[in-house]
Amino acid sequence: MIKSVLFPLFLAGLSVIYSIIYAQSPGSGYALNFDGVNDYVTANAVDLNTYTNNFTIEFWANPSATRTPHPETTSGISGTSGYGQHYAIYPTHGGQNDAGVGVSVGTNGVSVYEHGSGYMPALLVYDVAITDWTHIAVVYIAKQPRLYINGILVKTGLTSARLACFPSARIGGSWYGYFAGDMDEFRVWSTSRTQTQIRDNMCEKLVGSEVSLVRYLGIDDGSRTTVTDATGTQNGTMLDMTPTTDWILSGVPGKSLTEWLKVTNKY
Ligand SMILES: [Ca+2]
Ligand SMILES: [Ca+2]
Repeated sequence: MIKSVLFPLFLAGLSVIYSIIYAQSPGSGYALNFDGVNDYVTANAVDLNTYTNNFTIEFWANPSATRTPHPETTSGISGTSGYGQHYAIYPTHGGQNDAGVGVSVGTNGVSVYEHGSGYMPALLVYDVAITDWTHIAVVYIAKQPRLYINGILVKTGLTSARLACFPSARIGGSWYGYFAGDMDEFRVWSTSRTQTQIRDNMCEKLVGSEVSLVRYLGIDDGSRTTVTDATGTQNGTMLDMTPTTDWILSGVPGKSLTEWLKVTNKY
């Protein structure tokens, strides 16, 4: 009798201890590998177009192919040309007046694109070698993008020509270009995060209930085709992907001093 009461308690205790250790452990568990051909994760069925002009998109990426750098501009459709982009985040089509914001990442740098009718220009282009796991944050302030690499502001782009622009949540690309490489820890915030805020939590997991966090795919599911959104808004679904091989161990650094210096000293 005593044993039958105590054993479930013992298991519950173990579960609590495991949860605490897991939540505090460095690194990020699993990540996803994208083939650059047709792999993607949709987490955009519940749209993000209500979070306009001031917002933050951030994620970790370890790209394996070069993207085509286009000149920065606020018009035209260079983002569609030659299939030269590798959209880690594919920009949602914003219709006639608005634009979704996406991010193309290659081993030779990062480009921020906006997408609407007759409109897919690069508003920010930053060329730099990216040869390892790298944290990328795109912060929009009053429709103007800023790029942070590993927590450091490296470039401010052009102000959007659209009435409103908003973040996107299709991970891995679409027909104008698929991302090739590994990705982890995708987050969208409804506010313009500061450099301090970005640095404070880029190397640790979040809970999902943080203020202004509107989408958070920690990419830790590890086996199935669903990628959990810890904000409870819109889980991602893996499409044209293979769970048995596309889930990999993440190389995102944890928040130990050594690991932190390893990323921040690179830029
Ligand atoms: Ca992860
Ligand atoms: Ca595939």
